[in-house]
Amino acid sequence: MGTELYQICDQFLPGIKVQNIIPYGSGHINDTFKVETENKNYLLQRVNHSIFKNVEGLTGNIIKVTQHLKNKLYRRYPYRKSHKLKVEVLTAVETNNGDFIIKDFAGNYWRMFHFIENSKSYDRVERAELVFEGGKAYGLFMLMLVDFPAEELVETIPQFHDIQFRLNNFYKSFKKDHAGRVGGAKKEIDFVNQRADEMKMIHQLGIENRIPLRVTHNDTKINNVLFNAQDEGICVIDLDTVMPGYVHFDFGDAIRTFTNTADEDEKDLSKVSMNIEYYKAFSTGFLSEMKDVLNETEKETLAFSAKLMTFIIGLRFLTDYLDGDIYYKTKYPDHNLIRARSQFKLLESMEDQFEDMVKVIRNLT
Ligand code: ADP
Ligand code: GN1
Ligand code: MG
Repeated sequence: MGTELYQICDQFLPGIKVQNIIPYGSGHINDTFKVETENKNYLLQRVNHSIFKNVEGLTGNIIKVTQHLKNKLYRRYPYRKSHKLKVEVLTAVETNNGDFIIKDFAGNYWRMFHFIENSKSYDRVERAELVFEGGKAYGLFMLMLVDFPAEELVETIPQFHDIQFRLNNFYKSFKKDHAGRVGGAKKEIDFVNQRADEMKMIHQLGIENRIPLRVTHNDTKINNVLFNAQDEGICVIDLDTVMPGYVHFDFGDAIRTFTNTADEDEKDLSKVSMNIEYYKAFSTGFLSEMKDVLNETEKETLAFSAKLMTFIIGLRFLTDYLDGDIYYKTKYPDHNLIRARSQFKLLESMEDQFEDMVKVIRNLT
């Protein structure tokens, strides 16, 4: 792998001497490396093409979306100035052939971005100010894409947040019991069955045209936004799943990770809960950008989206556990079950605080 990585870098950076290539980040899907050269650093990624079937289409999405974001931020400078965020846009490196993606002999796909210096991502936060900044960064990201022509985007993972699709996959995996794990996950399976119907609400509102499809990020977890040294949210990254979706997908997934008092895979469930102060902080940041754009139904159901996305991600971890760990990177045999359990505990904490969550959004909109 070592020499191969240097050869890949050479195609993106011909004539530039690469000093170091270091594994980087804690994502569950792609393989990420920091590439150090004398003058500049880069971020090299192997795109997981068993998950993303159309890597060319996905790359096209990223180029179009980042170009749109740059047009807004840099050409319409007053717009940028009106926000105190020192926003950056993810920038892909072009090869000599004008491509933004390379396929190697083994069939792997590689891409490179400019490394955003002096930035950091968090898997968990300790301060409400930072959560507010994350909310503002994701809100601004969605706001800047309100006029992006969604029909130009390839659906990189079809039905990604479609609850019925996720439930059907779960029922199939349960029936097959391919890894012989159903017996050990009875409590979690019951948990899903008790809530399955309630979770179809957003999907139903979409069918009834009461909420619009927007261009959404769809993976707004806490470590997909970069912060600067002052802990200001400066760049939304991980754009693989940018495609049409509902505001609920982005708001909900962000609440799932920004407000959790523990890690996504915490084993000690007594540590897992939703921090309502962080919920308030994220909502304040997000709605400071998006409030005037959302319709009444979107606003009324925004709090619910936190429960929906925590349910969906927990359900996907559980399904992958039943399938024998074929989707997410795992570190130990029951890692996916632990993740599911932890997500379901977080969802219970949201259920306990749901009235307050609704009030927060009402007060802000
Ligand atoms: P994954 O899909 O595996 O989550 P990401 O694109 O989110 O991969 O990248 C993994 C980590 O690498 C991020 O959480 C972040 O810490 C870091 N990262 C990603 N892009 C950049 C960049 N352009 N500059 C600096 N750090 C980055
Ligand atoms: C994956 O790539 P990463 O780690 O940002 C997953 C998300 C899940 C998340 C759970 C393409 O995100 O949907 O919410 O793990 N991405 C994909 O942590 O499936
Ligand atoms: Mg990521």
